[in-house]
Amino acid sequence: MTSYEITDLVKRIDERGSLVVVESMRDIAFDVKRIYYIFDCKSSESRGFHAHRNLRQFAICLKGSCDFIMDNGKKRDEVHLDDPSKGITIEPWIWHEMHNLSDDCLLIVLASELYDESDYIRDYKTFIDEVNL
Ligand code: T46
Repeated sequence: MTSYEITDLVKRIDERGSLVVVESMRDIAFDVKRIYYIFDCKSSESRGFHAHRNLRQFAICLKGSCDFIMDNGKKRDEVHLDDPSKGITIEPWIWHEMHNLSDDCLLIVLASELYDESDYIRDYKTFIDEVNL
């Protein structure tokens, strides 16, 4: 049982450099309503520590690197992201944490819904109780 999926995005490389495309309903399985990005990171400061009830997300580490913990309540995986042509899908009901964000880390996240704090489960015991219902 896996708790995450890594997508290899196609790199269009030519003498000018590289270009990567992410298209809704083609490269990712949802329409994008919101984009946010995380930068100016401190490697000592971890982020995340929550799951979502409905939100679907796709995260790409455009620069630098970071480690994602992906936990579906039964299995906890660690995923290292350091390639702007790879994205990780964060489905609902996956507890996720981001650790070891490099100083130059630039993490962009494409999200299926507008921001809604009530969609977050920020307490791990509540997550475990609800995910196992
Ligand atoms: C996630 C991981 C991968 C907003 O006001 N609007 C937004 O769209 C977002 C994403 C955040 N915020 C506010 C809420 C907090 O006051 O920005 C502040 C920092 O957010 P948070 O502590 O939730 O950041 P992370 O890095 O722990 O989590 C974020 C996303 O919130 C979350 O959905 O899955 O990145």
